[in-house]
Amino acid sequence: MKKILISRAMTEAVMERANATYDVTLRESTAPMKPAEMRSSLVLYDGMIPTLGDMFSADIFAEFGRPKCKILANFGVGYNHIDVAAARDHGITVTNTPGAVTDATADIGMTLLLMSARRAGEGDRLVRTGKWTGWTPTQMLGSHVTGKTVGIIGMGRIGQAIARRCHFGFGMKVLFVNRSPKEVDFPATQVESLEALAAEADYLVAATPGGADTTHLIGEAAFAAMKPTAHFINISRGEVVDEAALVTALQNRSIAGAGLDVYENEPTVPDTLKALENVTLLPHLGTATEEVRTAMGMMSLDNLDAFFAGETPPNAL
Ligand code: 8YV
Repeated sequence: MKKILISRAMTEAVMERANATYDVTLRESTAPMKPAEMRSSLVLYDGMIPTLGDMFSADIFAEFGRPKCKILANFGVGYNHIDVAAARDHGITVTNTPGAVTDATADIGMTLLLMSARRAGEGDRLVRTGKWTGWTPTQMLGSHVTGKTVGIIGMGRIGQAIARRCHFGFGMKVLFVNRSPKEVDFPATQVESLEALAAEADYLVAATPGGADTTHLIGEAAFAAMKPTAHFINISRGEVVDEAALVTALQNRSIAGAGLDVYENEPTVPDTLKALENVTLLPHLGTATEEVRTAMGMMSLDNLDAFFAGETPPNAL
């Protein structure tokens, strides 16, 4: 039996299948793996299922030629925490879990878009703190969503799933930017620059992968280009946004609101953000449903199974 490390407890169905197939070590901690632990795991296990926050940077692999561990079957579509090229240099295959995460992440994007537009977090706090003095025709007026313009940054699987929801569900006009030209099978227009997109959008949604190429892609310039009535939504990775610039834009009301599921230094959320009424803050809930977390875990196991059977894993990077 191959020895594998699972870096965080998974759903029952996933653990059952893993235990039936492999000699499994399950980490008890819910915190990301520490560098020493990552290094020792590379020599102890044949494979690992790491996840968000397990920072497999180049220096983790550096002291090993070809470690015992031959595969990092990442749990999650985002793999900005793994230096894939460095892993490859040390003979380690990296896989991820695309597809499984798409709809749930798009749903959280819509949750945030609607919550931000309609001031739902603020309203919830008003009720809970006993400060609601009763309905009036002008109480807590938010922004209308139906028929407005959504601007999608990154028209990959998740970006498209959000765009579809906006178009088919809310009659919205869809604009987007993408690294390469992209054709989609519903009405959507690719625009030439992020600033042009930011200027047009009523709701600007970040759905691009994280990593070095997109770090602080959305900063002062994009926020300055946005309409003061527009909302910014991030369901991708915190590092894609210059968080300090976002705080300033929200404080100055140069944008109307924001909805965030991800942060630059998770799980740390700046007090300056928490102090603002016009931002909705979720604890990285993107894929947090039983079905989806099970599907993601099964996908990681499919990748491991294929790899150990000598095949190319279905989601090899
Ligand atoms: C995951 C995500 O649950 O799949 C991803 O990349 O962002 C999440 O929804 C989590 O990050 C585990 O990778």
